[in-house]
Amino acid sequence: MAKRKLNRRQEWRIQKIQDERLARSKNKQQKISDKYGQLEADLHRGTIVSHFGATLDIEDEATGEIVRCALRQNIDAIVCGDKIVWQALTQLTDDEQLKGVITALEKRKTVLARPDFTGQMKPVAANIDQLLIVTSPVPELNEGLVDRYLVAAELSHIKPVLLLNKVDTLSAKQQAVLQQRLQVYEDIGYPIIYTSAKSQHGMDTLLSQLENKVSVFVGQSGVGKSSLINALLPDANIKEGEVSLATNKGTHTTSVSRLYHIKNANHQQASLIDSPGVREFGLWDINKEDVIHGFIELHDHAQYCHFRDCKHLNEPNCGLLKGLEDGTISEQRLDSYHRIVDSVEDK
Ligand SMILES: Nc1nc2c(ncn2[C@@H]2O[C@H](COP(=O)(O)OP(=O)(O)O)[C@@H](O)[C@H]2O)c(=O)[nH]1
Ligand SMILES: [Mg+2]
Ligand SMILES: [Zn+2]
Repeated sequence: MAKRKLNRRQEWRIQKIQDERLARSKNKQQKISDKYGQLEADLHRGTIVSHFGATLDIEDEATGEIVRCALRQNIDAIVCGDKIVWQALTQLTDDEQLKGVITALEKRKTVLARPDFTGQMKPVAANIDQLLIVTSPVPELNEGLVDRYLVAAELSHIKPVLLLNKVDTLSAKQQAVLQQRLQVYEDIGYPIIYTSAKSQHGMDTLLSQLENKVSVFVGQSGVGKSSLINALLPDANIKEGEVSLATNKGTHTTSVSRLYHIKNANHQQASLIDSPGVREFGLWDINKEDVIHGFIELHDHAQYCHFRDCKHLNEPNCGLLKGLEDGTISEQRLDSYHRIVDSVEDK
């Protein structure tokens, strides 16, 4: 608990510093100098679209141009999807590709974070609207894992969408069985999309789900995340069957993270952020009492529990156990809730 509070306070302080810097740089109209030399006074807004080690490419908001920028000291942990303010260099430096400096970071709407090799939570992507939880027949649909992603999405205030990929490998009967298993999620209100990256089945539905949003694909290794992104973005050339880096946390710090745009026939724009760190996004750094917020239908019932600290196991007048009795709560989801609570270490 103590550690978490400190982190929040640190986060708040960092945000305060960034906000102040943003306000200051917005007012400042004279040229400012930096370790990279003179900067033009004009302030431009942009979005981080590529991050590889210390190299950052931003997309300028006004022109759509991609500009390579350095990062001003004291702004740390910038990630793909971040909204920033940048200023052009008046002279080119030794690095000819370097055109500007990022001088402020705007407040994030949402952030995906995961621990780095020291166990510290680090952001991996920012301003994500939607989490596409990819499942498949092989590796087999795992509801427990889906629930963990749902909790992570709900706690991050990111809209989750379920996807069953590889439908080309299923007979009508097999598909009906899986559809039945996914019904519990449809009943709660989560959208479910059926796709095949191979036959392109469902890709139009997927595209319209992505329109005007920034999305990320998550899910077990082998379900077809890279294949789906390649089907949507034939030029991106993301390796399929790529080995998971989950066991080697340190490698994430140097891996490429990228924001892609997809344009469809209606000229609507969809954006995707992809990186190994994003793909392995999961349930980190949460407390037992947070879990209920990730089970939205259980959370609704929990307000009727007699005891404020009800564990929803065998207490009298438990809202969840009542819901289970009258069939408004699924046993599978309640069991899953308890399994996740048991798996979370209290800090
Ligand atoms: N039949 C079929 N195979 C697929 C489909 N999508 C992906 N695959 C295969 O599943 C394997 C894993 O795909 P990949 O995209 O690397 O999964 P990732 O680990 O989630 O990125 C590869 O051999 C793909 O060719 C699909 O829709 N249908
Ligand atoms: Mg992959
Ligand atoms: Zn209860």
